[in-house]
Amino acid sequence: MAIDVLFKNGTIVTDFSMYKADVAVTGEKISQIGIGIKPDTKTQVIDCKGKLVLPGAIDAHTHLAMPFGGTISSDDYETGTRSAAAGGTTTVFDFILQDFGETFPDAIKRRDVIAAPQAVVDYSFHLAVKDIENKLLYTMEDAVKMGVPSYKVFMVYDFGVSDGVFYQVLEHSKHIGALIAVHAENSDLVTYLTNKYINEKKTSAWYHYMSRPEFVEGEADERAIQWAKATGAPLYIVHLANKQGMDAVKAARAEGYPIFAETCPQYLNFTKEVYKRPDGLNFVCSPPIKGKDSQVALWDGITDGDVQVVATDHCPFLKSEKKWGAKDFRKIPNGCAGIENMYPYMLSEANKGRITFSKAVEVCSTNVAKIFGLDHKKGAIEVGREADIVVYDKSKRVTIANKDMHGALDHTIWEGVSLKGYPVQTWSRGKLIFKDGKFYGSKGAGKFVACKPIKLKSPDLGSM
Ligand code: DUC
Ligand code: ZN
Ligand code: ZN
Repeated sequence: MAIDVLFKNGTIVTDFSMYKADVAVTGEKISQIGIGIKPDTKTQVIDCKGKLVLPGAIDAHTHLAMPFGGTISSDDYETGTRSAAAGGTTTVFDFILQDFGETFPDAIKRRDVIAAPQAVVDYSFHLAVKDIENKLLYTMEDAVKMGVPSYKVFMVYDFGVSDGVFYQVLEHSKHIGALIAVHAENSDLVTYLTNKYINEKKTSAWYHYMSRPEFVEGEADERAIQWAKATGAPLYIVHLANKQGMDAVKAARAEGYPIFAETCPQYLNFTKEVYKRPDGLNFVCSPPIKGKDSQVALWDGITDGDVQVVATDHCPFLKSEKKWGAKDFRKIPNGCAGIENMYPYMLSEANKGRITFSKAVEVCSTNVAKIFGLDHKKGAIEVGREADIVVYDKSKRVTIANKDMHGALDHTIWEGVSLKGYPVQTWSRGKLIFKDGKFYGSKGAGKFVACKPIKLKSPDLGSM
């Protein structure tokens, strides 16, 4: 078999080991891994001596061009996925918000016509459930057959669902190979606390946090886990940001329930104190960033395996849009950017010694593929998988600056954060798309990837 590209003399990182070997790519796939693989006359050889060779990250949680907070998130499928590529992310899972009255397959088609001509890296979707009336519930199965088996319910926002609907969706998911994800916050408490602070003329970004503090999220996590246990369905908690919820996830997993948790880099690197800063409104997202205890619990969860995924919740809004809420936190569009920063940040934390490189690969790539039914294609440097490959230079030092980012946003909460090590090349299905700060990809080259139906029966992803 001809070798098109050969990554020579690098150290391959898997979710459990690191070893020196060459990686051969034929067409779009990894065709051989071994020591001393000989190139053909036409093979492009990439010298990876002293470098790490990693699977591209899979961002399990993005909101590209999403109508939200009175505007549309500022990265579309082109700028968002270009930014992803520059940070070593080679697949994104974007959220589709179902319209009222819309079938799930129609929602997929509606968004895919927008994503397909724009995407630079591969993409898939999760569906956010708004409406299951009039037999719409039963169209979930058709979406599973189209390769979209993951659904998110919101317990907050005007399109959030009741506990009854949440329970029903969980019950149904078991029979059709779907996985339900949840945005867990207590809606009534958010409403009460928000009104209370506004009435007291407490309107700064700090009161965004104060109206959604730890227990507002923690109680909802506990309730969501309760419904998952009662129905026997697996559950994936998105953007977990608090210790109480972390403890509940840990306990449920210890009892053998298939409960999974995702957290995001903003919860790992910042604390609620950012909301007191003059630029605090730029950090406004929901759930908000919590206190130090929660941050420590989330890192412990990653180390212990109770947090399986780190994803971005990338939902960027321009500075001018964030300023709408300068005098009223309710008017700040919720969301932060991170699509270009997640893998560099997690790998840098590995390089600084907080976690292992294997752990960074596990939570940013391998586990995402396992949980969402993509492990036949993505998520590991393995023969037969697609050649989504990142070359990582451990010695490169980068201080994050928005001017060096590749998305459409005009600011970043990551400005000034120092990283030790950085991805220097990104390859998507055997094609170079990013190298040393320069983008080589093209609009429309990213393809929709269909996921397998999901059957998660235990908390252990290793023994599926
Ligand atoms: N939270 C955010 O901060 N932005 C998008 C959606 C969400 O739930
Ligand atoms: Zn959410
Ligand atoms: Zn989100």
